[in-house]
Amino acid sequence: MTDSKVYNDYFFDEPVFDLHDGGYVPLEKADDVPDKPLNIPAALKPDKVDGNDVYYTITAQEGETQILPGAKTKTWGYNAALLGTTIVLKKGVHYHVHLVNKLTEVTTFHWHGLNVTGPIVDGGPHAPVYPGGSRDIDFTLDQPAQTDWIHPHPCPNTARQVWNGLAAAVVVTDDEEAKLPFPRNYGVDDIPVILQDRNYHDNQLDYKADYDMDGTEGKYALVNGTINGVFDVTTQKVRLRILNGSDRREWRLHFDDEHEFTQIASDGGTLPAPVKFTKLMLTCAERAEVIVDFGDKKPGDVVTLMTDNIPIMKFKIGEYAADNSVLPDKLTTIDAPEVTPGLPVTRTVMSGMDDQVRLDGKLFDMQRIDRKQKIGDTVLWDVVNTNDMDGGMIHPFHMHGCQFLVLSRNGKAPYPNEHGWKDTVGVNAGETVRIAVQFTKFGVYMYHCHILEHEDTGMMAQIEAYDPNEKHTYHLLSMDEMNHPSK
Ligand SMILES: [Cu+2]
Repeated sequence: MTDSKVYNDYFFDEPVFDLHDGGYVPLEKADDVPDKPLNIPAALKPDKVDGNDVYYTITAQEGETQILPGAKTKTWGYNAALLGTTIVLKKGVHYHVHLVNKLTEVTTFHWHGLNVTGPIVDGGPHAPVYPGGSRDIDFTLDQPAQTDWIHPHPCPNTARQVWNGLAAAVVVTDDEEAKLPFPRNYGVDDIPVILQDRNYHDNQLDYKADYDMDGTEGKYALVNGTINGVFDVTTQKVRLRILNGSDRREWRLHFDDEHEFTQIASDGGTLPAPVKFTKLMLTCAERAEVIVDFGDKKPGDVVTLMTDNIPIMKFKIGEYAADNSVLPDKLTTIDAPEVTPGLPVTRTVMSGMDDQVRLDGKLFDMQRIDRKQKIGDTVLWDVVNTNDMDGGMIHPFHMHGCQFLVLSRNGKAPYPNEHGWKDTVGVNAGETVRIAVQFTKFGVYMYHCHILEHEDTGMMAQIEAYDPNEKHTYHLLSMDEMNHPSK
């Protein structure tokens, strides 16, 4: 990578950062919690591999995790006590997934970022798995290498279930990305960095006690479920697959020594060109893959990852072999689809705060299709945040069933790391973000604010991606049916 600009600002509008919110819970330095090795979730092992067919079981379950000194915390996870095992998928492979619910309440398994058919395989609220029950889905993965995640999506309990621990990284690989000089030895030089914040009451979670309608926050920062985690660096370069897995919090990341890092991928995969930063902000559900080159550090050095002025994890530098690999200036080609001529711009409006949040002036109705878009069409969407209460707030806008391209922010160029595929985009107060949206699979999909409490309140809508040559009908559950199987 030839010398290029190093960006050192967060781009988003500072007056609408979450810390200006009346209910903002500042993170605190967790001096009462000793450092410990960073939790690296194990990679999920397939039940069976049969040629191009791979079989997985994903179980939502309860467990206990040593988070704070003293009593263990009751937590939820996918095939694990907390968060989940990392699910590694490869482009072109046909997956058969057995979803099991060992919790005592209904949940769903949403593949955030995967272009799979909705509303069932996608795992939104129309695909409940009841307590003690299971569901089988299958899909052929046909999108490029990227970092996605699974999380629950049952209305209106998504935020609480994520708070309790349900979230797992999904790593998609493909042959094109495999040729790039990126670290990819999982757990060694390629690790998930799942950012969350929590409070504990006598070492236990209490979502109700901490609930905030504008997004629940906690005073402890966790990475992969670890407070004050330490990662032992054994290679010169480390790839971090950063996911904002918080209900509400924005993360404003930087290193304590303002060490620079290079973003190589956004939500939907590899960026067309690497982008160098000293600061990076992620709104809820956004992902960024970055490479940190510790070549200027020596064994024994410690580099601390911060958000604002709070340390969140440490990188302890060990012995490493020199790595002189150089990133190419061009990483991939984004095949931007041509906008289909003659179609109006779709305008969608996120408004309000607290119990006043609305999408297009309405609250979510599981049995209402709010929009339709033909599969294969590429349509311009203007995503508007009209919020002006108390200075406003950023609403992260997420669409299921597709990856979109960010074209502009209030008519100006998107941020330098927004030139790749995205499924979630932070929209500043008073801003219009223009995106190009194409669905490739028919189905009913959600689009919504990814502040999970806003989503649960109803800042969400549904779109049917339809095939004009093939009529599909959908049984859309009511929220009551979703929550009560007998009805
Ligand atoms: Cu919102």
